[in-house]
Amino acid sequence: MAERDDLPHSSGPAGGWGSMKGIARIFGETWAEAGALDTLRRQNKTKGHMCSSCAWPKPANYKPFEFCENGAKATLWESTSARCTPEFFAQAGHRLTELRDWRDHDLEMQGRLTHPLRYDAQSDRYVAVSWEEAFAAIGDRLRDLPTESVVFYASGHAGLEASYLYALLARAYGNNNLPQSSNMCHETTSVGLKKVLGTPVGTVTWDDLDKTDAYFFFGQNPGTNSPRFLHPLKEAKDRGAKIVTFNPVIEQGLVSFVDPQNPVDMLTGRETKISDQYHQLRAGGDVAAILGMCKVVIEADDAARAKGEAEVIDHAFIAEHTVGFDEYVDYCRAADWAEIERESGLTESALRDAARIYMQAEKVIGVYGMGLTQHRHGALNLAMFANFLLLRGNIGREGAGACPVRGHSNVQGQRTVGIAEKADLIPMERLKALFGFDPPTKDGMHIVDAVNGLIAGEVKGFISLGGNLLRAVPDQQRMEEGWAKQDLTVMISTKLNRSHLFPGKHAYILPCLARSEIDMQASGNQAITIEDSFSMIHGSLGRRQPAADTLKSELDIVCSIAKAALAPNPKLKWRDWVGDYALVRDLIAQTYPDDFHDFNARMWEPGGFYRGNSARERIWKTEVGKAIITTPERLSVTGFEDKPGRYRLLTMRSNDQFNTTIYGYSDRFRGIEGTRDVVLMNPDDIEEAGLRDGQFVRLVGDAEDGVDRRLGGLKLIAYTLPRGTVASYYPECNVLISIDNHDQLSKTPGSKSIPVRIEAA
Ligand SMILES: Nc1nc2c(c(=O)[nH]1)N[C@H]1C(S)=C(S)[C@@H](COP(=O)(O)OP(=O)(O)OC[C@H]3O[C@@H](n4cnc5c(=O)[nH]c(N)nc54)[C@H](O)[C@@H]3O)O[C@H]1N2
Ligand SMILES: Nc1nc2c(c(=O)[nH]1)N[C@H]1C(S)=C(S)[C@@H](COP(=O)(O)OP(=O)(O)OC[C@H]3O[C@@H](n4cnc5c(=O)[nH]c(N)nc54)[C@H](O)[C@@H]3O)O[C@H]1N2
Ligand SMILES: [Mo]
Repeated sequence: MAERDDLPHSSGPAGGWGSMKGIARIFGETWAEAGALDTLRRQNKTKGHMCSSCAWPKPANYKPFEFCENGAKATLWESTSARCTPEFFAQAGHRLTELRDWRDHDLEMQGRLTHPLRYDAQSDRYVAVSWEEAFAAIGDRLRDLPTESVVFYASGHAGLEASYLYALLARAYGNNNLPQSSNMCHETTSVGLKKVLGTPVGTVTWDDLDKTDAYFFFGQNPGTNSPRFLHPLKEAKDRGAKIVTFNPVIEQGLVSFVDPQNPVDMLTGRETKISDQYHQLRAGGDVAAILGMCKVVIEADDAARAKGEAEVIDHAFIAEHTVGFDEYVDYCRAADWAEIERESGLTESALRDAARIYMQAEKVIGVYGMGLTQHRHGALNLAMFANFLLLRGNIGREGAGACPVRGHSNVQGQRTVGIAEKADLIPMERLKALFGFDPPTKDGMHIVDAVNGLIAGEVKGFISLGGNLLRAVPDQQRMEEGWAKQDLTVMISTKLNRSHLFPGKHAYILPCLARSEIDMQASGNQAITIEDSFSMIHGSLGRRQPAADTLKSELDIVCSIAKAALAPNPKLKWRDWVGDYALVRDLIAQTYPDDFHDFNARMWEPGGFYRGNSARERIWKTEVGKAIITTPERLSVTGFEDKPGRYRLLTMRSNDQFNTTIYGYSDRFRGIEGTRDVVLMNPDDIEEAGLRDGQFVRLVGDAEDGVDRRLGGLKLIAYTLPRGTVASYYPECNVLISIDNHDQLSKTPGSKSIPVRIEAA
């Protein structure tokens, strides 16, 4: 258990005045428009707009200010008074090849994009174009390109209505090339959790949080990435629940918290200690750590039953609901502690302590994030996570369950309404009946396929509904070369980013409204809907004046592209749908009646309406009809051998970023200020490598595939990390990751265990 005072680099609790200062700084720097604070007040409330940051639930019993540092920053960022107009691109030094030297932060700080833009190759600049001209040209190009060579990417922002129509556009165009940001994120959950529990999403609901006895956190960082989670965690601690964390990095939000919504706590600085135990395991060491805990549970169960005492394992549940138990138990009994300790980086005694809390808790919630999903064998991590919960029947009971914490605010919902590259996930027959065309039945491209297709020159057209794919994917350098060779790139965006700077032969930026803004159409201001991490569907209504009167909504842009590119079909009523989004919700309800019946009537239910979850009802939609207990075939999920001079690099998010959007250079929870160009490393490792704290180093990819990958100019910082694990920031490190280093089941890139060497620079 690490104590706060031992931590050389963490500075004060999560929440508290620090979070207020963080928000105030962004407010100042973005010169957010008058009215932005008013917008914040309506955030996440019924008939307000839903935060465009993360996918954390928006409960019905909201607090007076139901937003967090993360959400406030995201809203202020889109409410900036700065505008990135066509004049920006005309200025000296702003040719695209010149802008490629700019930092991500400086690109987005230019403010909201205002006009549709076309790339002019001769001047190497974007120039203004009318909407009509842009759509007509995009339609022409799409009609000319081979159908299978075009990709329709989505980042998890756009609402259910625009997303449903976007997927319809791709299928009416003729392919299922619908990769999404979750391909780099929770695809491991969509595929791996589904394989063992039969559900592609989490099983807990908001009410479960109030009832659990213990949380086990594996590789999820609530303080930075889902700060509103800190409130239920504090409440859990106040009523005596326990929290156990497994994370190579000490994350302040999992150490202590001051509730910014509690005046007494704020004035007295009263902190709540969050984790009862904090286990700094090696990156990629979770399988071994969970194995160790399961071994202890099995041992305790054997002993209890031998003495005729109450069993520790829920044998009735195991017998009725699972397969694979006996083989797993034999495996755990035979497992060697020395190997478990070596692979996890934790001691037997630490794992026994953790297992004790697990066994004492009647109801356990397991929480996880990218620390489990982004590895070469990430799906194995999830299988072990499921084993752990299943042993004591912690799925399908009140106060217990699996809680994957999702990323973008509507990332889960976009999948629910059809943005999926796998054809068998889609009710194609219903689409055919509704719209009178034959939807494609061949699987489309996953992000990994799309990147490989770009590198190989096979992808010729790319439409991006939000996001910054070029900066978010592995093998960035190779990807940039492939991206620019395309015939057509279309970016539907709110802010300028690196993906705009490598235009295809025909390239367009189409600027869209943000979620907090008024979306006026023929039938009035349009609401949209989103789905959160807990499968709750919420309505969202923007009320702020749009950043420019030249902007169009995402839904309008999708429909306009469709109209320009596709042959007329009286059942594809793109223009009518733009006029009234309720019509689109009716289509969603007809396509997915179980989840979305009476959609328009239910969308304003306070706290959202629940889509339901089969595993929660102990209905197991797996291949065998039961939950699957998995015997692991390996203990390390990295997919590479350890050897001298090779380290496991984990890429991390700072407290001052949302993915590739860099708000600033203050990662205050980790005590890193003014720069992101750093590598964190254990002090003994630094000494052994003959390096010194504070010197500049270079990271070199060690994938042994013949590709040279390197990133220099990084300051080495001695940090409390396990030996052999080093950490540095995403997205800067993406040049170091091979696109082939991905989860074997779901193809999620392995961004949390990358083989690297370190050289003095
Ligand atoms: N402020 C902010 N909020 C965000 C985002 C953002 O960038 N900024 N991004 C959004 C998105 S898209 C997503 S997907 C989520 C991501 O949110 P998280 O899932 O929290 O993702 P990360 O911060 O990348 O990594 C989570 C944690 O995993 C730990 N970790 C790394 N390797 C391992 C390992 O091998 N084992 C274990 N047990 N832990 C490990 C890291 O130290 C880190 O604390 O957040 C969303 N919310
Ligand atoms: N090494 C490493 N790589 C990673 C990760 C990691 O942990 N490590 N994490 C992965 C994860 S979890 C994810 S989800 C991906 C993220 O990948 P993406 O989703 O592609 O990237 P974002 O940074 O979220 O996209 C930011 C851009 O979205 C646009 N945008 C913002 N708001 C809106 C809006 O409302 N509408 C529209 N149309 N556009 C908008 C803006 O132009 C902004 O520049 O990155 C992945 N890459
Ligand atoms: Mo994500």
